[in-house]
Amino acid sequence: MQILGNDTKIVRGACGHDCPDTCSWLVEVRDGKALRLFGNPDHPFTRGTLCAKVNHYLERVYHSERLHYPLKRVGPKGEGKFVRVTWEDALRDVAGQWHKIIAESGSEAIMPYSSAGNQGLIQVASLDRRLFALLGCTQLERSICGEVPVSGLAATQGNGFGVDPEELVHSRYIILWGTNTIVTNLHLWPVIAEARANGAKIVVIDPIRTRTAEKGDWHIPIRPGSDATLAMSLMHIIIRENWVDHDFVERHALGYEALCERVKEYAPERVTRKVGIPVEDIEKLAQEYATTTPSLIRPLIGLEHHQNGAMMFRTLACLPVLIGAWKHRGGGLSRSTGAIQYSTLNHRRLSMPELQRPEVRTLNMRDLGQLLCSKELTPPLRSLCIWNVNPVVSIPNQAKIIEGLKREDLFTVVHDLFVTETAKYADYVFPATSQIECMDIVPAWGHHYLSLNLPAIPPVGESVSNTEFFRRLAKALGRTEECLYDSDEQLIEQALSSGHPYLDGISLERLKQDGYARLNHERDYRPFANGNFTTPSGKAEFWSQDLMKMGLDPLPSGGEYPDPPVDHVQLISSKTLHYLNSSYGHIEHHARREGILTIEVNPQTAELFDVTDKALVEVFNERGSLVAECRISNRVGAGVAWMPFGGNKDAKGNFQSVNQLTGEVPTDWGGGSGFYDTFVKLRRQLPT
Ligand SMILES: Nc1nc2c(c(=O)[nH]1)N[C@H]1C(S)=C(S)[C@@H](COP(=O)(O)OP(=O)(O)OC[C@H]3O[C@@H](n4cnc5c(=O)[nH]c(N)nc54)[C@H](O)[C@@H]3O)O[C@H]1N2
Ligand SMILES: Nc1nc2c(c(=O)[nH]1)N[C@H]1C(S)=C(S)[C@@H](COP(=O)(O)OP(=O)(O)OC[C@H]3O[C@@H](n4cnc5c(=O)[nH]c(N)nc54)[C@H](O)[C@@H]3O)O[C@H]1N2
Ligand code: SF4
Ligand SMILES: [Mo]
Repeated sequence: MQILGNDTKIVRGACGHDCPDTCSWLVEVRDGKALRLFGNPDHPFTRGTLCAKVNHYLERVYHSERLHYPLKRVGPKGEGKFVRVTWEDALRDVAGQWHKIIAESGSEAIMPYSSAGNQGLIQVASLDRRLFALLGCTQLERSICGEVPVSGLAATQGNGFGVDPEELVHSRYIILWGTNTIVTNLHLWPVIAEARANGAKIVVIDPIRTRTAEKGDWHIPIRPGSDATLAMSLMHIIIRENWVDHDFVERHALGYEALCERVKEYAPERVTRKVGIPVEDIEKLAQEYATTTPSLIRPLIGLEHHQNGAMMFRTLACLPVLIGAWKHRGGGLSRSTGAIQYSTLNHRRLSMPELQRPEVRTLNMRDLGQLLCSKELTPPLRSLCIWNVNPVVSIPNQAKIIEGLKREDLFTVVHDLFVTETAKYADYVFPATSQIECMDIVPAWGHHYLSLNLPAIPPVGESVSNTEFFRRLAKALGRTEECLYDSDEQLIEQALSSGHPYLDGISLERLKQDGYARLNHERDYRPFANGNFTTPSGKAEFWSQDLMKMGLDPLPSGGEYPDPPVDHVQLISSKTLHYLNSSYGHIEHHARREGILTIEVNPQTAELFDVTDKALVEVFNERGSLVAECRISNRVGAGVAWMPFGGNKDAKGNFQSVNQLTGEVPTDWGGGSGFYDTFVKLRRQLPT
């Protein structure tokens, strides 16, 4: 903290949103009020800038709809009618209801439901995990984001490690593969720009001509879901042309002969229609990728939202092995740094998985709607505790989720900053603090800096942080275990207690002073330059034993993905510039910039459905229907449509989510959700 004149101080913190960048920020505070929040110019990666969302963070903190007190529902579920209640009364009632449910149906009838709405380490998973484990509640498989890529990469590499994003300055050929860097991972762009100034070519593989694709050197509009097929074809060419690094493959890879056999099926002439890319372009991509050193593949999340998501990552990870790209500084594959950050910090100490009873069931968050409506589930779900996630907006099959949340015999508790679309169905809504009101240690999945977030102002109203919420719940439930009452500082000390060499010299004291520290992670880090793959064979596995044991294809392949049914288009619903997932849609500044709900199609699709530019169209399938303004452009290819994911209002001013149209499509492995394997039709909406 720095004291300025006029009783003004500057407090160091970091953004806790679910975003790879974990920006370092400074908050100017006077008399307990935040006057300014701005990027910390010292931070080597985020360099003093925030983003289109968080540049206006104080509007979120001081928003008139911000929750100040606990609320109890008085109207029908979904109507959003609540009255103010005291913390004491509300907690007493919650504890009473839970004791009753546990006595009647067993503790598995209660399910915690959370994600990474706040991804700071102690606010995302600490006291909550301990409490629900001790209660014996149903465990949640939290696999909506990030599990699929890691389990896909692990099949080939043994883990999700990769090139440090800062090392991309050394790359000379960068493929941004299914990631919209300028929108979702803004602070990586200056690194890419530097690589380009050093001579790198930037290739963007994306079915949509995104802002990133526009800024790159070569946009390859691929057919959605077909990336692993393309990667197989690139390997076909690399093997055919003998661009293989035989020495690397012989020493560090398993199953090369089987791979050679498999890629025979993927000659460019055979896949060109499937991937929607001309043969010459596939040939050119293979040649440039394999013969430019160092070359690097950068995927992030986009690819995982397909039913063959894990196979896509597994197959992509074979490419740098085949050409030995890992040997070179800036070569290989760079995805999330989360795998390294989480293995460095002692997050097991925080979440204490040893408290979990092994016999307790685990349910996947993707299936929420089905689970709530299931007649077979024993015991049925009778209560949900929801925080850090807004499932009515973010989870597939919205209609089923709403049907479930409307159940009169379901007791729902929500902890959030606002009465979200989900909170409208709650029996109790508890107010949560914003990031500038709570303390945390914030890891990053887009770089190797670790930040400390200090509270800059006191909690707004009666809001509490997640950790405090769970302390209060534990107390109301009469729990006496000490581990449920650790303070935030104790939790942070526990997180830093791994003894990992990357944390040497990084103490809470140092973080309080500096705000952030770079992990002692090697600058020139080449995780697999000398092998060191952590698969069962210790080699990069073109042929995977683990996949075979799971009953899956042991070899890389294009994976299984659906063809659009006749007269349908495939709907991609990816992230937007002014929203952060489900958040910011109700904040005027952001809503104005995003505008009303749109669907973007190309002229061919418009003709197919007889729809016109700027007209309202109904977008529908067997699950739902939305009215959106049609945009006709060449940003999207034939057979593809794009809609924003987040919180856009329709022309009537109603808040809508594209997840009315998505279904619970499981990924091949990794437990994820094929959000983008959604098919819709359009029809003209007649003016009413
Ligand atoms: N502004 C902003 N930033 C964010 C977020 C946000 O909501 N807004 N959300 C944050 C979160 S939670 C995440 S997970 C990250 C996600 O970061 P990214 O992975 O970069 O983002 P996505 O929008 O999920 O998808 C990226 C791209 O994948 C493309 N895509 C879809 N299907 C395919 C396919 O089959 N093949 C190929 N090659 N490309 C495909 C989409 O068109 C999209 O442009 O962003 C984070 N950052
Ligand atoms: N169609 C479609 N659906 C998608 C995606 C897509 O690309 N397309 N992307 C998927 C992905 S990758 C993700 S990660 C999910 C994201 O989906 P969500 O996790 O639902 O999205 P967020 O808006 O990041 O955060 C959820 C809630 O957490 C609350 N919150 C923030 N901080 C705190 C806090 O400190 N305490 C408490 N109690 N609450 C807090 C916010 O106010 C918000 O209501 O959506 C998934 N859904
Ligand atoms: S949302 Fe992402 S880019 Fe924006 S301030 Fe937070 S960490 Fe930085
Ligand atoms: Mo995500």
